Amino acid sequence: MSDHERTFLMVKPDGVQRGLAGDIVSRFEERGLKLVGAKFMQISDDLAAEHYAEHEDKPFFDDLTDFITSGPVLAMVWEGQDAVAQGRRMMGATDPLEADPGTIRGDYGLDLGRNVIHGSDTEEGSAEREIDLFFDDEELVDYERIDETWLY
Ligand code: FUP
Repeated sequence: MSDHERTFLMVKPDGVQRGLAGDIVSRFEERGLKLVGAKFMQISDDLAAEHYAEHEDKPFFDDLTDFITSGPVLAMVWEGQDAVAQGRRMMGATDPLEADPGTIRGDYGLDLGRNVIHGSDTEEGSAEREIDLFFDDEELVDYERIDETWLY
């Protein structure tokens, strides 16, 4: 467990197009995680292929990269206690049919491909890899949230 663990979370093109970005940011803020980096951006084909490299050989790879490059995304880094696992719990299962109501995918997703949000998985090194892929060190901000000293 680490108070200052970081995770990479991204509102996907469907989440941006549907106007869900603000709600998604609010959920993480209200949970008590701290936003340390954010970028509203268009993902290039190269970045998409690198981000989803683990799925390179899967039949859905082309659909996945086409979709993630189909419109702007909101890429973010959030920090806090168990940030990676908290992020995964709040996102819900990959398949929206399996995602519990109350989770982001469970509340907003219907389709396996268009499932609103991406978040780093709990595999060792996965969050660091994604953060490095999307952000330079100087784009991540070091500050204290006013509730941080009593929250942890
Ligand atoms: P997750 O970490 O929950 O986003 O899930 P994965 O890394 O396993 O999958 C990445 C994305 O691929 C998912 F968001 C949806 C998509 N996907 C499919 O389109 N079909 C599949 O069978 C599995 C995943």
